[in-house]
Amino acid sequence: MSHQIAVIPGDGIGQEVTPAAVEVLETLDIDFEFVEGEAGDYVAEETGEPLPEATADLARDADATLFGAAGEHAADIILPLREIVGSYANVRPAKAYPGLNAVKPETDIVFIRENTQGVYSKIESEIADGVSTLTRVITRDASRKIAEYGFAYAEEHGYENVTIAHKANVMRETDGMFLEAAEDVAAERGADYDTALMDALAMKLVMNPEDYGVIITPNLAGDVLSDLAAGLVGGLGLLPSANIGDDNALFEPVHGSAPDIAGQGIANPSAMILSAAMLLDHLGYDEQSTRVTEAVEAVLADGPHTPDLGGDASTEAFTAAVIDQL
Ligand code: GGG
Repeated sequence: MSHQIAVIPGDGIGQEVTPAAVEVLETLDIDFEFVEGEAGDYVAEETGEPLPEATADLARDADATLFGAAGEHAADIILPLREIVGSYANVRPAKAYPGLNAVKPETDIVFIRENTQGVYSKIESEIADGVSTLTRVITRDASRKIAEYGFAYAEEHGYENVTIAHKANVMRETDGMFLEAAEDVAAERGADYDTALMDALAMKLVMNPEDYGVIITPNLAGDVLSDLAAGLVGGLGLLPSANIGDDNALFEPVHGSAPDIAGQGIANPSAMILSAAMLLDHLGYDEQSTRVTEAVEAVLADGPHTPDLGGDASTEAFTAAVIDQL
C-alpha cells in the first residue's frame, strides 16, 4: 500500500531536521511518496503568503503531513495546517531518555492538548487605541472530545495517572466548562483521575514529574507545560508531537525554528525523527515505529550528541547514527 506524505520543512531549523526525518523514513521498506510544500517567513517575504494554497492542498490531500518549524508566522501556518487536517488533539510525549543526564530522569508524561480552542481562537483585535482583547473559546463538545481522547490514550498506552489541568477557579465559565466536561467523561468511563490548577501543576511537574502520566489540558496550558517538561528531560530537541484528527494527522517537533542556530547544521533532529515515528504508528506501522524510536534512543544513550545535549555532532552525523542503528 502506498502513502502520500506531505513534507513542509517551514522555517529555520525546520529546513535541517525535516530532511533528516525523511531520510530515516526512506530507509524503511514502506511505499511512501513524499511531496514537499513551502511555507514560512521566507515564503511570506517572497510571495506575501506564509502558507500558499498549494501547500495547504498538499496537507489536505496527503495521508499524513510532516511539518518542521514555524517562526514569526506560526499563527498563519501551524494553526491553519492543524485545521486543515482536522486536528483536535495535540499529543506531546515528554520522556527522559537514559544517558542524557536529564534534570528529572523519572519523567514520562504525555500531554494531551486541546488543539482548536482556548486563546488560540484567533478572535483578537485592538478595540481602541492601546486596548487589545482576545476571546477565549471553550465548547463542551471540544472539551469532551479531548477528554475522551486523553482517557483512551492513557488506557491504550498503560498510563495509570490521568490529570485534568485547568484554571476553573479564575476562568469560571471557560475552564469551568472544560473541567466539568472532562470530569463527566471520566465518570462515564469509570476512570480514575486527578485535577490540578495549571499554575500549581507547573511547580509540581518540576518537583515531582514521576507523579504524572497523561495530562489533559486546554490549548495554551498544554503548549506551555509541555515546553516546561522539555526542560526536565534535556530540552526541546527531544519532544515530538502528533496533531490528530478524525481522518488525517500532522506530525511536528514541539520546538520552533530556533533562529539562533539555524543554518549551522547542528540542530538536534531527535524530536523530528520521533515525530516521524509517531506518524508510522498512526499509519499502522507499529513495528517500524518502534524500530525508529529505539534507534533514536540508542543514539541518545551512546552518542553522537548534538551541541544542545553537550556534544559536537552535526544534524547529519546524528541522523547517520540513527540510520546505522536501523
Ligand atoms: N514545530 C512546531 C513549531 O514550529 N512550533 C512553534 C510554535 O510557535 N508553536 C506553537 C504551538 O505549537 O501552538
